[in-house]
Amino acid sequence: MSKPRDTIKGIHPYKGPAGGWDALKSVTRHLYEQDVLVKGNRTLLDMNKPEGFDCPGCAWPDPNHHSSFEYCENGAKAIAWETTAKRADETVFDRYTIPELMAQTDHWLEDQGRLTDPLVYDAASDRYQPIAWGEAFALIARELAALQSPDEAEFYASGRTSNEAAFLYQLFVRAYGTNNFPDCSNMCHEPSSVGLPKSIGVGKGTVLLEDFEETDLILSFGHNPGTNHPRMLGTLREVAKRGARIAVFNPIRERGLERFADPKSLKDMATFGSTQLATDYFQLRIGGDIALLKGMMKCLFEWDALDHEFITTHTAGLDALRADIERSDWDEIVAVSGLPRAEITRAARLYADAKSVILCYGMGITQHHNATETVQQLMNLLLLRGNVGRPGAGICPLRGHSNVQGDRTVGIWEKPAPWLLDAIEREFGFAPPRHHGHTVVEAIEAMLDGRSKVFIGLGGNVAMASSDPAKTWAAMRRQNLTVWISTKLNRSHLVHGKQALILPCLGRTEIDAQASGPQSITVEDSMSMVHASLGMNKPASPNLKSEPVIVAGIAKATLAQTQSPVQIDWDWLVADYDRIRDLIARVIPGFTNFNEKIRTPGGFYLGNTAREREWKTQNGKANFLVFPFIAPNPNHSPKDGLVLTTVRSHDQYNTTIYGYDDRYRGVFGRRDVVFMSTEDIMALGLEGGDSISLETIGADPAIYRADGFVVVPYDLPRGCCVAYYPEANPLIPLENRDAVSGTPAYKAVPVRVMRHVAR
Ligand SMILES: Nc1nc2c(c(=O)[nH]1)N[C@H]1C(S)=C(S)[C@@H](COP(=O)(O)OP(=O)(O)OC[C@H]3O[C@@H](n4cnc5c(=O)[nH]c(N)nc54)[C@H](O)[C@@H]3O)O[C@H]1N2
Ligand SMILES: Nc1nc2c(c(=O)[nH]1)N[C@H]1C(S)=C(S)[C@@H](COP(=O)(O)OP(=O)(O)OC[C@H]3O[C@@H](n4cnc5c(=O)[nH]c(N)nc54)[C@H](O)[C@@H]3O)O[C@H]1N2
Ligand SMILES: [Mo]
Repeated sequence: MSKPRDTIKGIHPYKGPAGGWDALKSVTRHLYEQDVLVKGNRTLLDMNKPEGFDCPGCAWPDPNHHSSFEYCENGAKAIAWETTAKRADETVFDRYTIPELMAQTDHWLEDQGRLTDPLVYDAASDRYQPIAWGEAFALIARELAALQSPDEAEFYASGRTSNEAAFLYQLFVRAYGTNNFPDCSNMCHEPSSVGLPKSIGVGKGTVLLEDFEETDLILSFGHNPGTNHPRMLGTLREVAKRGARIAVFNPIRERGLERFADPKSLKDMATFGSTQLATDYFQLRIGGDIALLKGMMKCLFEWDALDHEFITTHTAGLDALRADIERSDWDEIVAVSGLPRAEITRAARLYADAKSVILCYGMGITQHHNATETVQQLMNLLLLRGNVGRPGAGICPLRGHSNVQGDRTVGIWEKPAPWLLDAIEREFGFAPPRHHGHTVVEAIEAMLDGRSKVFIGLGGNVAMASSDPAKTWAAMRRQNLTVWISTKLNRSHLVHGKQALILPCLGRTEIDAQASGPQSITVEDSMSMVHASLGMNKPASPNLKSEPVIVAGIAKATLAQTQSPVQIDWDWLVADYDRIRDLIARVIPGFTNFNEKIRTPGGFYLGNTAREREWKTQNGKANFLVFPFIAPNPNHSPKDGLVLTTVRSHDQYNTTIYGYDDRYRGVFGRRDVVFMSTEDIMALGLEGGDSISLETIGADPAIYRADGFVVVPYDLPRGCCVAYYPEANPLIPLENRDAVSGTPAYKAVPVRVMRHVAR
């Protein structure tokens, strides 16, 4: 028999709701740990207000940017982490060699505080040492100019980057001559960006916040807003209080989807009350979404619960979809989804009975084999009942980084559309490269086999975020030069090329003073609202530069060194970011009068054609798309193992580990856990608390193996297990990815679980 969970160190079921007093306690603790109690709290009051800065936490929109207290526990942690009083300055870099830093945890590395000065790798001492900004730019220029082709360099971007910095970055890189823009979107919502345009003509969500006020039913697939989009809980609370339904499809019962006590509600706080969120919870198997969707669609066809008028006027491909769905076999649907037929039928009934439906989804959908096709099946479900382009209905992909959507909008795109390149050619008088560049996994492959020789990262931490660290680290170490533009020390700085630079930049909370005065930047949220963000705090060090200024510095030096004919006055542009915005307005559709529009509190809406039922697809219709399989991938049901999904804990922001608690899932002070169902634990002859090793099925066990995890019994469907990102990334081969979008299948890794034996 398995031990009860309470006997495993640090594992105590959490009985409270999401939010509530524990959230406030946690905020105070994180501010205290970063020595920012006073400053951080003031900073928090400026967050997500018309005259304040945009929360760097997530991309959930703010209600008109008018709320006076629109911050959440995890937004507060993000702020505490950025406004920390700690400094990673010479006291750290003089003291430790790179191998000594490598021996530290990821938490420790970032907890050294904000980077203060530009640094260069010194091979003789195996340390980073200070370098002048001008020399750093000159080094980059020399290395980029020395390449045989611009396609031998990779220009990564993480989605915190502002529209202004991102626009300059893509302009510079295209003037230099490549479309190699691997970006965090390639690891995140690329299946949405690639899959949705074929269905509805746009790769973004179609709903606005106001639609949540009118919807009858929310279908929530594979996302965990209590941790990753906490401000969404306020919206869900309103939805629930109105009596609308919320149906969740997730292998894990996430507390943040079950119950919420709003720290902003006097009543909730005074009475220890909370609101039930999910009205219906479907615990499907990992990777069971296509099967479930096909089952639901089978019911809709059977009941003829279709919006025929919408289908006739607006769509194409119904007959092919019907044929595919009728062909699908219930037994297989039940086996793959892990849900009984009656449950699937109940889900379909809920959907058929609702007038207006919003479908929200996150990484539980996109980080799979065939994720692109899964996104398209979600869209099929909505289209069958005309649930797009009318009030209270539509698709709502929960984006990741706070400006990942904006970065793509302004041109961070390895497969740029011809209109973008035409506009750049028209405005700047040079012919940008037309051939496609690399996604993240393609960049790693190119770096590994010697095709790419220089890597520049505008934010992020690819060494930890990517799948397959074995290959990723080898790829990074082969580079002639690696450059990171960063706020905090992380492992990607330590897994470096022959030459390496760390360029420290301002964070969003800080005053960005340029020749014309303090500058604001702009970002786009998950719902295509663009607004300004203005930092208020004194910069962490006088030697920091803003991201736009760093990009301009690299651009100016490099284009001079390569004797590029492209004439752009980079210094003039960054002296006043209005000038960059004027360029964006001339190149990117939807940004006319950009400077005027962002001076309106709340910003402006970029628009979405599918919301207007205008379909920018090849045939001018919304398309039903067929995927002829029920199981999404060869890994779905490994015969001699389990399928592993990797998730974020409540105390992390991607690779940034704030702490070791995952409160809502009842894990305290540790991250080395693997959740499994009690039945699977018993079948494996294990007990809760046992030390285990995991091996990836079908991959070289000498490489794709992870030791020292601990079994924790958890309410999960059979055949599934769950571990934290990034600890489990060594198990994920680079090839484990969605074929269409290239997004790693971080949520579906076939693993063999073994009792740990010391090697
Ligand atoms: N505080 C905080 N906020 C964040 C982040 C952070 O790390 N910390 N990261 C930001 C970024 S970049 C992103 S992309 C978002 C991520 O936000 P989420 O998409 O919520 O991220 P994950 O933690 O990966 O959670 C995925 C959810 O999918 C479920 N799941 C796993 N496999 C499956 C499956 O096969 N089917 C279904 N239906 N569900 C499944 C998991 O149980 C989990 O609830 O959050 C952003 N916001
Ligand atoms: N196994 C597994 N792996 C995953 C995922 C998963 O669910 N499972 N999720 C994937 C997803 S969705 C994503 S988006 C990626 C994330 O991949 P990345 O975006 O590359 O990683 P982050 O951890 O967000 O990057 C953290 C670093 O960004 C820097 N930084 C923070 N703020 C700023 C800033 O304002 N400016 C600049 N220039 N730098 C800043 C800091 O130095 C910090 O160390 O990871 C992916 N990896
Ligand atoms: Mo993401």
